[in-house]
Amino acid sequence: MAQVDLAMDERMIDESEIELVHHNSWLGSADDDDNGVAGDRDIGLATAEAKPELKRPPMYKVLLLNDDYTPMEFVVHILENFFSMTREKATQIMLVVHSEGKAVVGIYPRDIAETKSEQVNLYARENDHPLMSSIEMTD
Ligand code: TYC
Repeated sequence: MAQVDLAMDERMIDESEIELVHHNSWLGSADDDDNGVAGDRDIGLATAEAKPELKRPPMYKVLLLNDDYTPMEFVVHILENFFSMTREKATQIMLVVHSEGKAVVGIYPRDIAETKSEQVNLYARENDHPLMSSIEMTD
């Protein structure tokens, strides 16, 4: 049997061995699989495990900015309809923007934050109000 003969050759590297080398961090030795025998997977390769890249994508705040002209009721309408706030929450946040100058009205991945902010700015312009929102990366 040609296949059996090949498997006996301790220098042979098959696909399963390549997998093993990638997933384990070891210094190869004569018997690194601990089976007491210098087996067919012991090829003396030194490998280091790759550092997994697990960083979360950055999130972005959508900020609503105060101005002197947009009616309070219109701002409440925006917060209810673009940011799914109850009327009570929307009123509370609108008053924060009115008194503090700005407030965070939502936190999203960048694409969604950009889209929300653009939709708000466009809708305000279509309704002839100067209301503006912007986005800012979270720290
Ligand atoms: N300052 C506005 C007014 O007095 C109300 C307002 C609140 C405008 C929040 C914009 O983002 C805003 N009519």
